[in-house]
Amino acid sequence: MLFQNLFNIDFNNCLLNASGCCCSNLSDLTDLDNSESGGIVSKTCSIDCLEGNTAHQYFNTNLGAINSMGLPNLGHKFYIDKIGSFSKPYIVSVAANYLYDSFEILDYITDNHNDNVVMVEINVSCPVFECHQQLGYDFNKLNSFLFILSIYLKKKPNNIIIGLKLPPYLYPTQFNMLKNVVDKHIGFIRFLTTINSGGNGLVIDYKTETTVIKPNNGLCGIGGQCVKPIALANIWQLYRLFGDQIVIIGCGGISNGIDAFEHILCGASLCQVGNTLNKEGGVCFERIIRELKNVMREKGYYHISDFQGKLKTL
Ligand code: RRO
Repeated sequence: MLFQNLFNIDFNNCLLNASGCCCSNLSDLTDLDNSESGGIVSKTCSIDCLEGNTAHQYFNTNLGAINSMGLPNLGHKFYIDKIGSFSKPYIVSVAANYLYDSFEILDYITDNHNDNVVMVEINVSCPVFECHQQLGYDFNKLNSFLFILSIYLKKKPNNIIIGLKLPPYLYPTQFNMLKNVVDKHIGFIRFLTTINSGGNGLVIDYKTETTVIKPNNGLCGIGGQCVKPIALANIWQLYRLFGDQIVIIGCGGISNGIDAFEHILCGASLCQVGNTLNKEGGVCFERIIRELKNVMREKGYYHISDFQGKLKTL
């Protein structure tokens, strides 16, 4: 009853990992394949392998986690070469920090994997690079980026399904600006994943009076339970703005079945689990699925479509 067919791809259930969580190397990806998740998302990849930040780059709190990982990844070829090798759908997450890198990465997919339908989540919201304005917050640049990318991809036969991983938006004007951009690319953008970690959080250790994260003066991306209200608001807003035109993937603060239920109620078709996966490992999927099924059973819902996007307002 949690089965989803999206873009003609069968997901046995609606749960995925969030990019960046337990999906960086072969052992992580194999564990996800062996878990009860409905699909796998890769770590966001750049052209070349990056070590990222190596000390005090991740910290768990009671309310979630903060990170300044710095995009540690094994380079695009590693993740793209895994296409077709898992027993469940596999989404490749790609960094959008440099336009020409994105071309090269997409080229590598079209040159090597045109027999497979490949979902690509373009990460326009990495919160931890001091030197880059996130594309997700620079709507003019985002529009140009998508315009050039869509022209580029149209020239090559491909089976790529493009989606964007978005940052959290906090103001109505931001949703309107995003809507203006995405409307110009309906058909090219097929799904939106919302939300990435919120930028510029700060957690301190009052005993030692220091930051708990080392890079970037301690400022870092915030995820987990504390961002759930923002994630729900973003899913709901995007669902109301785009309806059936675009698939929404929810991400942010899912630690149990009720959280997943709420994401779907706001409009999510799939749900990504991040912080909880980091804390509990792949066994969390089995638990969250069981809890979600229980919630649905109690409410008399059989399929996700029975309640997806049906949040009532007072
Ligand atoms: O690697 C990271 O520091 C990172 C990335 Br690319 C991202 O998209 N979100 C995040 O919280 N951390």
